[in-house]
Amino acid sequence: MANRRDFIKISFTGVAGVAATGITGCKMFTPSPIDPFSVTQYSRTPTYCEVCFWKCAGWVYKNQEGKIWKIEGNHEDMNCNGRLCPRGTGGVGMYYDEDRLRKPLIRQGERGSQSFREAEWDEALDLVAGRMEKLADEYGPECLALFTHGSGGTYFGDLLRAYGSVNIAAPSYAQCRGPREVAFIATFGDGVESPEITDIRDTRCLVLIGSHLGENMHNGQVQEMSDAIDKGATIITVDPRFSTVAAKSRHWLPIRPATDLALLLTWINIIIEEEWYDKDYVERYTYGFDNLREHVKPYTPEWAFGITTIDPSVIRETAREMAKASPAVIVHPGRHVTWYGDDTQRLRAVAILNAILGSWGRRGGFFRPAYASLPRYPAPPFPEPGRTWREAFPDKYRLADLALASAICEATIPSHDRECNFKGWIVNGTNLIETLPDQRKTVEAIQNLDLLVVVDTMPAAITGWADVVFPECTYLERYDIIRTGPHRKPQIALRMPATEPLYESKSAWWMAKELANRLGLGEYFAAASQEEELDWQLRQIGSSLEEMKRIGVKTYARGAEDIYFGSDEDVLFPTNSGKIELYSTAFAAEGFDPIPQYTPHEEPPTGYYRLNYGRAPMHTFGRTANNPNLADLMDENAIWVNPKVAREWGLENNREVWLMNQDGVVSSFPGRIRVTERIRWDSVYLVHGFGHTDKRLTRAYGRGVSDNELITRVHTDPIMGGTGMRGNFVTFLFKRPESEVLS
Ligand SMILES: Nc1nc2c(c(=O)[nH]1)N[C@H]1C(S)=C(S)[C@@H](COP(=O)(O)OP(=O)(O)OC[C@H]3O[C@@H](n4cnc5c(=O)[nH]c(N)nc54)[C@H](O)[C@@H]3O)O[C@H]1N2
Ligand SMILES: Nc1nc2c(c(=O)[nH]1)N[C@H]1C(S)=C(S)[C@@H](COP(=O)(O)OP(=O)(O)OC[C@H]3O[C@@H](n4cnc5c(=O)[nH]c(N)nc54)[C@H](O)[C@@H]3O)O[C@H]1N2
Ligand code: SF4
Ligand SMILES: [Mo]
Repeated sequence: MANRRDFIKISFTGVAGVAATGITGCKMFTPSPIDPFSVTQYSRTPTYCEVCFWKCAGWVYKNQEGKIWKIEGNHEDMNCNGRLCPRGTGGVGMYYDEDRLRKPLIRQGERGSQSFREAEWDEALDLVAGRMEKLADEYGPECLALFTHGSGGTYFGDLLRAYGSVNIAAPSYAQCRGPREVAFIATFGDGVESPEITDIRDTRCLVLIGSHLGENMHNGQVQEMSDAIDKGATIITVDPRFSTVAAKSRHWLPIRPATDLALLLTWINIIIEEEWYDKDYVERYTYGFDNLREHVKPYTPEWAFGITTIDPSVIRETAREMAKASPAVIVHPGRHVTWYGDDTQRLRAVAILNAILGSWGRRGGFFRPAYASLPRYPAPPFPEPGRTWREAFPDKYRLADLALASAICEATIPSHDRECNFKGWIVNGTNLIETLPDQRKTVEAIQNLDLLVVVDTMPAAITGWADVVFPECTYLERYDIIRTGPHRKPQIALRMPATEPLYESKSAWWMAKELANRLGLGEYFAAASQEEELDWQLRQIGSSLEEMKRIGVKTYARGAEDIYFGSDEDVLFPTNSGKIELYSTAFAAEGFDPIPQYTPHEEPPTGYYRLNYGRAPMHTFGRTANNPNLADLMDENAIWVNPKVAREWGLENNREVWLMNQDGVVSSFPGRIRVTERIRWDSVYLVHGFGHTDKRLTRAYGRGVSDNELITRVHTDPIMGGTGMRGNFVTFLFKRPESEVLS
């Protein structure tokens, strides 16, 4: 029997197919052979998890009655290494949740009045297709936008493109990782990707700036961090809160919120002044070093102390730690980075720091990713769109490389300086009410729509505003696109149904195809079944649906490029200068600071505290709050307050209070106080994803406080339009006031 570590040469046709679709000239890794005596074929079915966007691959097992029983990680999978996180294991609860959407719903009363009637699929699809046709006739197809997060987005995206619109936005860009992608692209020519290309496994020093790994449960990353700690790596955590990982760190820097850029510029200054930077690397690969050296001179540790409250000796010592570990050091860019509106510049400072430490392209720093990519099932080319969302913002956000969900929302509200507005939204797997900051703006935009279709598995807040709701089946009941994300080697994973969909729920593929047929766009969804489509795609890269059903995950060897830069390799970086840009020519050309400058931010007024928020390891945003398994582990969030604040206000543990923000907006529900030294006295902390307002969520309704309700002030990043959400301040109310500021 072939050893799975053996390489086999693939046939000529296989190589050609693979090369044409992105894995250039590679050999194939044979997957582990199935042992016919231990696992009956198809007694377990492969999937990849949809509880968060790390997309770990696993196996779904059924019990003797044929009912879904448990999910385990797939050992071949590089995202999870055979182990799922608590949320992934609890994913079974998404299938069994009795509050799931069961049938298509059509709105009867006013928008947002939650008055729906159940409908048959034909009626709901006819209605939506008819409205889409009308919208295209009256305003042009570009006036329809898609908001999406999650796997089915590809199918609705194809539908939209075929229809004539490219306005496809994911809040996971402008509300999440957009600034870091723009900053890293400006510096290195490439982004940080998802899963991140951080080589944590082999790092000797990991710097986490508000990146709360361990609570932010991105599986493979957390596993690698724990391995690195076992191997003696130094962890430096910069966080105003004593996070779980702060407890595992050699240094915890409890920074004053909103001042990280001061610390970063000071670290850069020290590393240059002390000549601790990687001289060969800087000389060979970077552009603008002399400008940088001059620019950061004023940023001394003593200056930074007054701003950040971090002791100068700690700033020096931590800079030294990074330099000692260089190039096996990672200043982690974080992921949800839309904080204060100068986020792209903060992330530029992170990128520059990594560059002078020589960590990009080096073992223990950032590796060069490899991907598999599959061709689209044969279909005609998409039509050229007449307009895009960018035309609504002619001189703004030009460095954004993807569509901005918040900008599309804004351009839906009529204004006289705009020629055209969005008139229709399809919203797939994203709960915009709890996801876009400034809820009133989101609701105002929705009130101006001619059509709002929401595709979801659960009755989320956004479904309450829909004209038509399409119930999607859960990830355990459907096929989806083949997972192809970047990693150390190209890898693909299959999701297939473990069982028939419950109720009348359907997959995104089916919905998109049915709508396409009704709109005369059937040729874009020509495959008779999703199996046929996937099998055709898989055959183009030397696999098949039958093979993937057996193995779930398949790994290919890398192409010609090594995972790290060679010791004397000349690298051409895809930037304007072909070098790593310490001085950004792209920013200079757009009129932005080519090297970041420190900008101060507003402090909370007396009696108010900065609203800080983050993740809990057993929940993903609001999507798991009603999951029976995960609600069992944590059923509401707490309001973290420092003992000093608790004394001033007479707050004790479990006391119920409402939060009111600087604009007089009060939380819909009260939350319970948790008194803890783990949060600074100038902030309060909440786990995002609670305080649900939809009564149909029987476990989650009214439990805890929604951070998003209180985020009414947004600091928009002028460079790429990210929505800074951490400039909001809250105070405590012991009674809920009956006042007109409440909506
Ligand atoms: N206030 C505040 N706002 C935030 C954040 C925050 O921390 N605080 N975080 C930001 C970040 S980092 C991100 S990435 C975004 C994420 O925000 P979203 O993209 O909105 O993510 P979720 O909250 O998980 O909402 C997903 C919706 O998808 C539904 N869903 C789950 N599974 C499926 C499925 O298989 N099919 C379909 N069709 N629907 C499904 C869920 O029921 C839920 O309604 O939010 C951003 N906004
Ligand atoms: N369990 C779980 N894991 C998840 C998710 C989930 O919903 N649940 N969501 C995933 C997604 S899409 C994302 S984007 C990531 C987000 O995860 P991260 O990128 O790690 O998180 P953030 O939400 O930006 O950061 C939260 C941390 O920032 C700290 N912080 C707040 N203000 C400041 C400040 O001014 N300076 C500094 N240095 N720190 C500050 C907070 O105290 C908190 O510890 O998590 C991912 N992983
Ligand atoms: S990290 Fe957890 S929730 Fe996210 S995909 Fe992996 S197992 Fe699922
Ligand atoms: Mo995110």
